[in-house]
Amino acid sequence: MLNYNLVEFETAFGTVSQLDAGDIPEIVFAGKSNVGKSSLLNRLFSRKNFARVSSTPGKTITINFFRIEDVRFVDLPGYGFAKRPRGEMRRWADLMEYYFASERNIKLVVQLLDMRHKPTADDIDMLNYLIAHDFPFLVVLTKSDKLKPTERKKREEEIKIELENLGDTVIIPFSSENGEGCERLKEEIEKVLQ
Ligand SMILES: Nc1nc2c(ncn2[C@@H]2O[C@H](COP(=O)(O)OP(=O)(O)OP(=O)(O)O)[C@@H](O)[C@H]2O)c(=O)[nH]1
Ligand SMILES: [Mg+2]
Repeated sequence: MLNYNLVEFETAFGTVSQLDAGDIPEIVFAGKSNVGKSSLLNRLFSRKNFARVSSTPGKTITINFFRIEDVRFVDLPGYGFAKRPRGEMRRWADLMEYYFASERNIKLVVQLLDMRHKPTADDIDMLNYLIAHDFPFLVVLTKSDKLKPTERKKREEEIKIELENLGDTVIIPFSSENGEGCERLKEEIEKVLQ
């Protein structure tokens, strides 16, 4: 089992030229802006504000690398934000494209979806991209704590249909508030690192 207490901030990449491909196994976290990627990482690491969390969507505009032992955890900048200058959008797209296209040792992509809402068009694009390129991935449904039991039941049923074409992909309800799903996710990460 990885010792999450040993987490260190490694580096942040803001431009393609800085992106260093490597052999190091990587666990990647993707999802729309504000879905809770940085919060999830803080929960995994048991740190308060290690990965920066913000209520302003689009806070993370770099790819941030965290290191635990011989594994990298990669916090990708979120997609789907509207209020971003054109140049910034271009830079974001270049960065993401370069990241996924470079020779890397991606062990798992953790795709985050907001449990409360139907996946967005961007979410579907992202899932299709992961499938088309054969990336090993699982889905984490964030902010589960925000759903009341009856709402949750309803969403669980709807999600089954919304994500029908994912087959037997692992889907984990998660809350960075109360820790739901955290151990389950760590187990899945452990499996891919064997
Ligand atoms: N209640 C609740 N709030 C959450 C949860 N996860 C994230 N949030 C809140 O959602 C907002 C966005 O969280 P971030 O972790 O910064 O989201 P992000 O995906 O990293 O966003 P970008 O860096 O902009 O792509 C913050 O206000 C968090 O406190 C959760 O599980 N439960
Ligand atoms: Mg973030």
